[in-house]
Amino acid sequence: MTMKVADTTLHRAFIGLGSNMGDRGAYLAQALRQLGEHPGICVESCSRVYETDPVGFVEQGAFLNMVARLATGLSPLALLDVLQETEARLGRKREIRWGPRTIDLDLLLYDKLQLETERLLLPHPRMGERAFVLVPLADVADISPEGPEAWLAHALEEVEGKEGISLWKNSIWPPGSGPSAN
Ligand code: A4P
Ligand code: MG
Repeated sequence: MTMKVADTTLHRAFIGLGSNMGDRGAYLAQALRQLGEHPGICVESCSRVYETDPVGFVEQGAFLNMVARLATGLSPLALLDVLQETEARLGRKREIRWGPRTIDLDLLLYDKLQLETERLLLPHPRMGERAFVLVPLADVADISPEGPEAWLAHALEEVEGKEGISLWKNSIWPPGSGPSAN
């Protein structure tokens, strides 16, 4: 794959995508296409797509959730800016916290960085207790014992709510591709 950003500046980031309004699969695919078009972002790998029962505010439609692994030259805050601009372009309105949304893009992990600022918390503070994040993350992370996401194997075993998650599609992006999980 051709890298758009110099290797020396590359960081490894995982993005959680969620949608539960309108054509959910199309929103996920559009978000991935827009992220991939950014000069500082390379979408390396996408998880399968899962249909998931709503968590938190439960009086809303089922979500589609997936995770993408990125290589990026952007700083964490610059990447968050791109995620929020992409949400805005795809019609995201912030009406109810944890409520229905065309697209939600969360920065889950950025290298091994721990960060606590007003705008950005890393790792994403709720990811460890959310099956709708951990299940797709395991499709694109390296959970081997010496791998950077080795912790995920245990977290997956322990997490509650896996019964609310079912496979929806093997792949939605790039269009026409087979499963890109590894
Ligand atoms: N923020 C801080 N850290 C981060 C980070 N690591 N990534 C700040 C992204 N944003 C981060 O987010 C609120 C604020 O969090 C932002 O201003 C940002 O500066 P938001 O996206 O505006 O609002 P939200 O998504 O409604 O809130 P939040 O807290 O992100 O919600 P969650 O935790 O994402 O939960 N059930 C299922 N099955 N599937 C889902 O995808 N999603 C939610 C939303 C609830 N239930 C769900 C799902
Ligand atoms: Mg969010």
